Amino acid sequence: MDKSGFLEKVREGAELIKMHIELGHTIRIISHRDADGITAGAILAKAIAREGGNFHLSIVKQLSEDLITELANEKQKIYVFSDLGSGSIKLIEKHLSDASVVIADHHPPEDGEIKNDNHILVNPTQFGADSVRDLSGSGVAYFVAREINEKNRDLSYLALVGAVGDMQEIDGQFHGMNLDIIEDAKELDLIEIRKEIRLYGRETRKLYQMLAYATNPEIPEITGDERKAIEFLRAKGFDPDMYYWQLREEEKKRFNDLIVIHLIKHGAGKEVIDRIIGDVVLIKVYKEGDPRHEAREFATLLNATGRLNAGTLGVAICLGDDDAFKAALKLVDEYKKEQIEARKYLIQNWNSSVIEKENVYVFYAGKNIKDTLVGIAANIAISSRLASPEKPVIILADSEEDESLVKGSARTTERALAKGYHLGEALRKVAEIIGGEGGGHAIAAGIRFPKDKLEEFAELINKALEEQTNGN
Ligand SMILES: [Mn+2]
Repeated sequence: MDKSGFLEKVREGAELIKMHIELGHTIRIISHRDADGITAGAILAKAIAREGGNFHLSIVKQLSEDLITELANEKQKIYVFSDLGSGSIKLIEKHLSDASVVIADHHPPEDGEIKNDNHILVNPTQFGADSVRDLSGSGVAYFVAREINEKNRDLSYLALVGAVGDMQEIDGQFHGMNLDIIEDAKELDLIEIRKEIRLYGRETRKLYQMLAYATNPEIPEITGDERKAIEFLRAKGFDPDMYYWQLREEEKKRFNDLIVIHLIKHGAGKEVIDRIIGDVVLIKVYKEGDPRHEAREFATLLNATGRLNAGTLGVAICLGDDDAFKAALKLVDEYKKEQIEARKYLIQNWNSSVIEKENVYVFYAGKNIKDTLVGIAANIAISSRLASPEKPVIILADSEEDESLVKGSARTTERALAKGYHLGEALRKVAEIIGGEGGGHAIAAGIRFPKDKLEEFAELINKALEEQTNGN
């Protein structure tokens, strides 16, 4: 990639932000609500605060025209979009034409080029970078922050947490400009990169949990079975209750080899083997055994705050706030309990309440499942085999915001998609008929509509899905 071209854009963006700081303007930051966006927002916020500037930060799920209009009504002098915005260049131009704008993002721009002189796109994909492996949104924010002030090099580890959150090292190693960030972080002795087993839970899962809950990859004959995991570990001379971080160096090696050999024995492909041992980022700012000590666990916690609409809590964690950290752990814990409750309700009431049609299952949970959990509930219905994987599942619950509405999520499997289903399209269509809002991806989608249309809904969605299969 053309690194110097990118860094030139970074400089333009940083200069514009600095100018507005000097003018005393509030820097309005809008960042994405995943770990990458949260770390990006934290990096920018910290950099601005260090210059003595004011900022106002929002963590959002996505950038809609409604949101951009709302932002425009704030009449700020400068807006910084981070880890998003590249897909909304035209909308931003339309509504924020009088303001300065910096879009610091790594997603490939979709809708044309910036024409406004006061709008700057800082995006590595325009200089030949691959958005999924060469640099994340937090990485872009980091380079902007570093350009604002060299001091901000100490935020490099946060950029790496974001990169890991975006799975930039999915093949087992870092690439592109992520390597420059690693260099900065190492120079300041903030991180260590180790070649270790890349199973989740290095810091906070006991060895047997690490294996029993492993999903990426699954450990054949062990994942999903705690007892088997314990037996397996004992047979090989490991204490199942220990944590990976507690193992001595040679024990770590032996553990790594054990898993690799087990996977090979069970016919795992070369790709799986190649990436099971790879780059693991350890953050020296935190102690071993703390989820913030390992980048993937740190990122997972931040992702959870985002999904629970507490993204600014995630930002506070990034800025080193220990109370925020404790509050987030509590939040995640409660969320897990709610998931367990939702699962229980679903299993106990599935047979009596589900409406099964030729092309869909519809399950209305009322207030028994929280409207924030309907997507997870739909996945549970499939994974626990309440529903056939051949047929889409829709779980509906009463909206917590508006008594008169229900909120629903639809989920299905690749296998069902082969029949021609597109859940997002189907929900959008039905929502238009019954006066709601719906849409999303082929495999996962959502809808909101008036509660009094519940009865019609099952029939309509079945018909909409039916038509999709006929179209094939
Ligand atoms: Mn990202």
